[in-house]
Amino acid sequence: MDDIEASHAQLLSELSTAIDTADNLDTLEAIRVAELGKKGRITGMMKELGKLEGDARKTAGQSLNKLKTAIAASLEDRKDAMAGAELNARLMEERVDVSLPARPQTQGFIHPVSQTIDEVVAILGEMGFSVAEGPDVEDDWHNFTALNIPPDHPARQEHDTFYLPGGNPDDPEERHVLRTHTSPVQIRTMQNQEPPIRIIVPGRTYRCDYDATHSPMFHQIEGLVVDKATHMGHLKGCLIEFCRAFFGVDDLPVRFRPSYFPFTEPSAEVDIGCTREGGGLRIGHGDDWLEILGSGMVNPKVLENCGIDSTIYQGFAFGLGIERLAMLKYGIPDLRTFYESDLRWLRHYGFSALHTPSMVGGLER
Ligand code: 2U9
Repeated sequence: MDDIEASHAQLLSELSTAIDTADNLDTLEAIRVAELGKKGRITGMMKELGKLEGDARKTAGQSLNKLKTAIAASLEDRKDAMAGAELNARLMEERVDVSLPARPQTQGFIHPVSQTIDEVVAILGEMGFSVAEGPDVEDDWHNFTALNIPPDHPARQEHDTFYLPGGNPDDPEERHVLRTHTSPVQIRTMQNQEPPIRIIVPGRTYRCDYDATHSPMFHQIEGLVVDKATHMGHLKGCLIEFCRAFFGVDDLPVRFRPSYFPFTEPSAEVDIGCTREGGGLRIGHGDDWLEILGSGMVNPKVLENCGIDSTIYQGFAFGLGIERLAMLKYGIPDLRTFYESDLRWLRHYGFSALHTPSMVGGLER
């Protein structure tokens, strides 16, 4: 190694130490400018090469180029190391602590009516029912006549149903009404769709009624199955399973009590086991009964009204009131409070958006 190469090696050693001990990007940049910048030391040495002759110039030039490349590489390495250290420091500082408690919910609450509809739909959806919907304003035929509801039935009285202007004044069956149940949606489905039919219909319904257990607007879910071999056993199996899943009691006693509805024959009210001992209501225990829903085999006249051959097809149907189910399951004492839009009530009885029911994850209980 000649003198020039030795002095370059010495310079590289000094600069490497300075670069490796630099603790910020500004210091590194200052070194780069001082050595490799336009007016830097190495740049100046490059310019001086012209003064040398022949082999000495060649040897000095090669050595200087090596020195320049080595300094540049050293600067880059240090820069990379600094960036890595900075990233590690940030990752440590910004680390997510998954063991921290959740922040309080500030984004609103699911109303018990929506929650209960979601729960019922999740259970029956898992059994193979699809959700169907229809208009809130119906005509008299779809709401009453098609369902075999006779002219003298109380539901048809002016003071029991909201009648609206419109329709054909000369044809009583075209009078407009706010639907008194969701059943006209089943009628429309049967008119438009070949069996097999397996639907549930959640939605708003309207009756002229107002007290602690009745509201002029309330929500129902009704179900309808029509197929060639549908029988009472299917009705019972489906509704027993539903009651047990909804109330989360595997051995919940369920009884079918004979009843009467114009649109089903035979008809049955469905009760679940409970006790009222001690003043409160406990579902699933004791030897008392609580009415939960109505049901029955679809009256053949109703099938025929919709163009379905009742000698080939039969079906079962059921209906339940959403608010009543929510009151029983979640201990809400007064129906009127459902519609008062009181945020304190909603904070108390409402549900987190994270508690959306699904049979896959298990229903919230
Ligand atoms: C069609 C045929 C039959 C639906 C049914 C009930 C029995 C019933 C009430 C429960 C509480 C209404 O909200 S509530 O007051 N419903 O008891 N509903 S069978 O039967 C139908 C529906 C549509 C075409």
